[in-house]
Amino acid sequence: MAILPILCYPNPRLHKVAKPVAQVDERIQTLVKDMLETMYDAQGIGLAATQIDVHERVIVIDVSEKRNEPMALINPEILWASEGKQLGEEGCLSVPCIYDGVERSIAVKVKALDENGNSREIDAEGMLAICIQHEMDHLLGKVFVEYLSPLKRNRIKTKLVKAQKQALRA
Ligand code: GNR
Ligand code: NI
Repeated sequence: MAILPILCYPNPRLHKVAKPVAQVDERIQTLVKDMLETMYDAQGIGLAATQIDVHERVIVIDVSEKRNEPMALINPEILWASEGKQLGEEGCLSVPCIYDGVERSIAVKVKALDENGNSREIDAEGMLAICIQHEMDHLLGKVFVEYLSPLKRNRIKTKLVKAQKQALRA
């Protein structure tokens, strides 16, 4: 098991498009375990492989209160998304200390493989629906700040570049 470093916005590698997983083998199972360990360590509710600089379609999620319901979604596909949208406050482990509103479908139906290569369908709403959409955006190279105005996005960029330079000097 390993805790992996998480890429920080505006790292251009966050904008790479992930490739489908050809086979759910031991390598992918190890990746899923390491991603879960990294997500729990960072106290996130989800993590996309893109965020640890692996550009394959793998997501882990745990939206449970007790943090004991890990879930892996491999090659996820949205089968249906509700017309109805809701505005929710989002954050991202790749955009530390920044929170802002993003509009997402209230409910989604998703098909994906689990860590054993079994296909499953998930009817998601609430935080799970938001998290799935947020993570699937990462796999397409999209970070939530791209839904904000260019003005806000540029302020966030400047702030994070400064913070990262500061962290290097410390
Ligand atoms: O931990 C996370 N919390 C969160 C809160 C609101 C909307 C989305 C998220 S996902 C985020 C973890 C993360 O960055 N996943 O990519
Ligand atoms: Ni994120």
